Amino acid sequence: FDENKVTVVYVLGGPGAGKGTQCAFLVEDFQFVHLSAGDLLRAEQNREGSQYGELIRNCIREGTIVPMEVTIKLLENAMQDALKEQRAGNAWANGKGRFLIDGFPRKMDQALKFDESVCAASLVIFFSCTQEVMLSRLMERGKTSGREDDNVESIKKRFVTYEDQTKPVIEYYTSINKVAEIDSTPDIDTVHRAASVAINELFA
Ligand code: UP5
Ligand code: MG
Repeated sequence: FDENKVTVVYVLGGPGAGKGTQCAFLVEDFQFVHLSAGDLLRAEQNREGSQYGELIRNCIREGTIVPMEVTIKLLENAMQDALKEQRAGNAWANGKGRFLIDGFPRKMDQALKFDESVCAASLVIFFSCTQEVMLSRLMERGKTSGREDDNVESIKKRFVTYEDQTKPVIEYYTSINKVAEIDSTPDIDTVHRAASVAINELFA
C-alpha cells in the first residue's frame, strides 16, 4: 500500500487495556476502518475449511503469537477489501484510506515485516495500564464474552507474552518517535478524549 494513499495507525497495549473499546470511538470520530488482528484470527479460526483453525485456537488459548505470515495475510486482505468498499462509498473525503490496526504488531519481526512489505505506520497509539486493572477488566468481560482466553490461566500467559514480545515493539517505535502513550486506567470517556487529541495532531 502506498503511504500517500493510506494512513496506518497501530494500536497497542496489554490484554484488556481497552484497545477495541477506544478503536470503536476513533472509527466514529475520524472515519477509520478498524482492523483487530485478534478478531481477524478468531474469524479465520471459525471459518470452515481453514487450514489454520487448530493452530490459531492453540495460540490464543496459550496466549502465544500466531506465525506472522497468517496474521499479515489476513490484515492485507482486509485492507484490500475495505479500500474497495470505502472508496466506492466515498467514505474518505480526500480519498486517503485510514486504518487502525488493533493488537498488531505484537512482536518485533512482525513490525519490521509489515512496515516494510505492507505499509509503514504513521503513528502508534499505546494504551498503558497496570496488570491489576487489566486483569479485573478481563475477568469481568469473561463472564459474558465467550472468549476462550478470558480465564485466569490464559490471561497470565497473555501478560507474559506481552511483556516479553510486545513491549520491545513499543520501545522500538518510541525510539523513532512514533508513539503516543495514553494512560488507559481512567474511565472510558477520559481515555477517549486523550486518544482523540493524539489523532487530531496526526491529521493536523
Ligand atoms: N474497558 C475498556 N476500557 C475501559 C475503561 N477505560 N474503564 C473501564 N473498563 C474498560 O476492553 C476490555 C474490557 O475492559 C471490556 O470489557 C471493556 O468494556 C472494558 P477491550 O477494549 O476489549 O480491551 P482490548 O485491549 O481490546 O483487550 P483484548 O482482550 O482484545 O486484548 P488482547 O490484546 O489480549 O487480545 P487480541 O484480540 O488482540 O489478541 C488475542 C490473541 O490473539 C493473542 O493473545 C494472540 O494469541 C493472538 N494474536 C496473534 O497471535 N497475533 C496478533 O497479531 C494479534 C493477536
Ligand atoms: Mg481487543
